[in-house]
Amino acid sequence: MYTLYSDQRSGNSYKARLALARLGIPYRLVEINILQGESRTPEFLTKNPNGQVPLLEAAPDRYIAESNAILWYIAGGTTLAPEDRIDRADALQWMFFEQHSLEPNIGAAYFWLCLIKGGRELQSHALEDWMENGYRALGVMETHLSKHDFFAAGHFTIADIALYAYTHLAERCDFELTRYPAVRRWLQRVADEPGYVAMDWHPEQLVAAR
Ligand SMILES: N[C@@H](CCC(=O)N[C@@H](CS)C(=O)NCC(=O)O)C(=O)O
Repeated sequence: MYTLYSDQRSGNSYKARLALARLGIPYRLVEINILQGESRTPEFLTKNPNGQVPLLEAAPDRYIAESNAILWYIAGGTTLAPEDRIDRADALQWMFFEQHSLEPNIGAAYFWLCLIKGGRELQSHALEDWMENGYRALGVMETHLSKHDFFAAGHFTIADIALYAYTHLAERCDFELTRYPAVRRWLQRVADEPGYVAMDWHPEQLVAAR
């Protein structure tokens, strides 16, 4: 059985939880409190030297870091991970876009505005850039979604899961989505997918961090 090291409040960790739930894959969840440095302990660093969650123990002592790599591993061989060459490249394109254009802006705004007390004041110099670049990314998504129901392969894939995680948190951290009707319709489509779980959901198999 897989073990997922995850922080319940982390959008990147939520991607893995959402894919595992959607595919009905049982797993053990180890809750790591990143705000208390639990991803930076010597023991955790032996598992992921980069000191971050999510982290999947795919087999004994075989660890996979990086949320989007975890998605490819979990979903391999299912319709969520397109095999057709061009569809796979499309999915990858959107997943790289997510890491470079969406997550560093909406993810950063979510972290500092929603999770860190006094974060708005501490990061006031950065907030304007995050908002500008986050809106730019939402605009790119809006253009695509005004012509397509999903991001790649013409159906729901891990590219949608990757982009959903932080887009669905955008309104919690100052982003206004009224100007993005296609993005809002897509958010609803993802939430209507079978097996969907919300960010605060966790599986029965919860084990204490070691
Ligand atoms: N590119 C990585 C980013 C992972 C990441 O930023 N993880 C954050 C939580 S969302 C974390 O573990 N932060 C704790 C730390 O850096 O100490 C991914 O997609 O998994």
